[in-house]
Amino acid sequence: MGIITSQQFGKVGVLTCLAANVAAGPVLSSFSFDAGGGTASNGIIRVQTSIGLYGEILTSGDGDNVIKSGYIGRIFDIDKLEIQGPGGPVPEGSSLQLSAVAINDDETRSQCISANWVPLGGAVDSVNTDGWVQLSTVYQDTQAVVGASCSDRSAEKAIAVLDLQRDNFGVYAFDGIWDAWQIAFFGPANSNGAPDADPDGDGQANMFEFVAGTSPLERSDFFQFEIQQLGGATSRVLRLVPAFPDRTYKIKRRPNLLAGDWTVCAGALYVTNGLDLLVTDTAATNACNFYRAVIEYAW
Ligand SMILES: [Ca+2]
Ligand SMILES: [Ca+2]
Ligand SMILES: [Ca+2]
Repeated sequence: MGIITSQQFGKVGVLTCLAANVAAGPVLSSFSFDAGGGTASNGIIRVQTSIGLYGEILTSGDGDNVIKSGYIGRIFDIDKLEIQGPGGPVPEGSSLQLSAVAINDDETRSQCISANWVPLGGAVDSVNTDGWVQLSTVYQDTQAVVGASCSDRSAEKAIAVLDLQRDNFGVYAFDGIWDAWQIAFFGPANSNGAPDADPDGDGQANMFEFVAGTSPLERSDFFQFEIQQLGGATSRVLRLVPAFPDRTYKIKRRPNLLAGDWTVCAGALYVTNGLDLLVTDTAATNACNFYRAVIEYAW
């Protein structure tokens, strides 16, 4: 008498063969097999045999898989599909492995190695047939959504993706301007967002407007720097606008417009009034001084 047993979970094929051959009449014959630990067939019935390695119900270390022996195949349906992967946010541009796990109606779980994977949106460059996902670079924290189907079940998984590098996205990558700023004003891919472009024609290019904090799309919004007041022989009051708390401003001068070093105005007084920054150079001893403003923006 052949022992029909299941060596591995999910050997539904055993039962399928039986069913196909008993369709004409429910007669189950006895056969002798001698293929312990392997697959044996007499042309009518095919079995997965065991020599006793799996004598009981075994559970894998991670608890995801259960192996039973002593059963004529296993009859189960997939209740639902789950996609397993990282539990927390992952860095932009990284790759990661997902797995599709079938939750079966006999309370076991089995990995769907033939799952069909598809990218569903967000920061996914690709996903291959083994569930390896290549994430895109991003301009802000966002999500990547991946789908899988197995048999007639499907599942989705959203993965949180972290924006770890602020200047690495698409056509705006590595140009010195925060990608999120370029996208906010120009959308995801626009040559008008290049650092040296001046789409609003106010004479200040995008790089300058980004650092200064002005709009690259409004001609009337630009950085202004002027000598507001001559305060006696050695005092000059300079006005900078707009001036923002998250930027630092320095005033430099030199007596010759075309030559010499620009030196920081030591001892200058800085007073903020709304978006105006008034700087008083108290040591303008030269007969003539030329000034420049230096804006620093740590973004
Ligand atoms: Ca980025
Ligand atoms: Ca950029
Ligand atoms: Ca502007």
